[in-house]
Amino acid sequence: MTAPRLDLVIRNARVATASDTYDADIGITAGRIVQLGAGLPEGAREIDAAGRVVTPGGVDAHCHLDQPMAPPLRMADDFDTGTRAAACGGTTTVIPFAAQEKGQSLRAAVADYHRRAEGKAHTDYAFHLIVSDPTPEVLNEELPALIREGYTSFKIYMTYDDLKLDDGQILDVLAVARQHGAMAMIHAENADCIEWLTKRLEAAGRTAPRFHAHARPMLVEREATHRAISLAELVDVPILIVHVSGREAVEQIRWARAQGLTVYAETCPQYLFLTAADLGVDDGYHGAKCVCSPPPRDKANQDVIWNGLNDGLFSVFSSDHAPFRYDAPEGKKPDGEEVAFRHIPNGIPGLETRLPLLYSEGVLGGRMTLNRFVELTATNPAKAYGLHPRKGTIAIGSDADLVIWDERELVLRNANLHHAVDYTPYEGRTLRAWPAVTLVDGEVVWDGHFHPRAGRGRFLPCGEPTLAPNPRRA
Ligand code: DUC
Ligand code: ZN
Ligand code: ZN
Repeated sequence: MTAPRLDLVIRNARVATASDTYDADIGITAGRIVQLGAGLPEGAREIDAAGRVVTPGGVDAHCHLDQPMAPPLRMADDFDTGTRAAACGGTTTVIPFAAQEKGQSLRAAVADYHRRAEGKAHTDYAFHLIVSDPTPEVLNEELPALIREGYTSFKIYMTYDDLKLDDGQILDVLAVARQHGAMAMIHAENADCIEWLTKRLEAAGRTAPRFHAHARPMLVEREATHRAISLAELVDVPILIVHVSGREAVEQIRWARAQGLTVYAETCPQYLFLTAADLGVDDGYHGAKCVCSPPPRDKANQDVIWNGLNDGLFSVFSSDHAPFRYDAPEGKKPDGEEVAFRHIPNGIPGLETRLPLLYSEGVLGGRMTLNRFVELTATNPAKAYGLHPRKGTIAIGSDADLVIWDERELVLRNANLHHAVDYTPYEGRTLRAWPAVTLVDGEVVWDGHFHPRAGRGRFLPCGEPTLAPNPRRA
């Protein structure tokens, strides 16, 4: 009996996973990788990848899409434009946040977020939860049930008035993570210090965008990182500190690891490629484009982040895509005004540029191996949030989410990007690679042109995180 014909063969690929690099053909049927090897039989369709590196599609485990905002603010990207941009930049799975408003049930937040995603996504997607109101009902009923249903990670904020939890609430939520084997992600900045500094800056008339960085110095991140670690130690649960920006927070995480604590860390492109100077060197408003939290630091801190990416301190490299248009009343100029930094919506776009930036400067710049690149951008995020090995690797049985890389110089222009934001913080930067082809579940979504198909992207219920050991099993 002859074997059924493969739907697609990607021929002569230089396959890179988190552990290996080798030459092979990749055989795909029904959206999955079914064969890997030399000289595979002819497929119904063939793509020649001769001379090209093929990596797993990226998993962007920290991005914000169509997240409800207080008026007049509105995110520029929804699941259509956000996942379109993701796919064109080589990311094939996104994990944005179903955010609970205070007073809202968590389940209502999840239902609302499904409505926002349904039928729109061009990549597969899962949801993290944001817990902003941990009532007894949320802690005892909703969270455990949602974890069982595939929402196995949640973000805890230590800052932002409408989202932050106090230490007692954080302990309560961490205890649920421990009991039910979920992954807790922590935004570590000290809210009271930020408020105190902001008021002093405002009293001195220092309200231009660049003062955002003055209101959130490294100290406020260091203190909150240490406190988050201590709270997790008390509960005895692994945590993942998101968007780590520089040395002092890194030192806290290294210290925790030296004590034997399981503390994972994420960083983002803005902490490698931007500095506080990008928020402005004078009182002009353009720096609002780069207002995000924690803020970008300086060159010395960038070097610390590069080291941490290489030596295993960081497990995950995400975009923290938080898309606001610059010249828009729902974006960086609320109601059309150039406002004081306190009122500028936090966040920068980065879904489409995350992989090309790290591939260009990290892999081709000689700062990290190709395998480490795959681990940070695809394999580890899939493991951390319970999607591996379906996502994040090239293996038999995995979804055929792949990137064929084109190593050539190009100049980054927002006009060539696919998000709905009117700028990129990296305008004019020279890159050394871009995806030639992105496949999602075996379908070509990007090959220099974007190929939309309504409803392609599927919701992925997440399993138990596998990056961290589950303390219940210890
Ligand atoms: N900081 C966050 O914590 N979330 C979204 C954007 C940002 O800058
Ligand atoms: Zn955050
Ligand atoms: Zn974020």
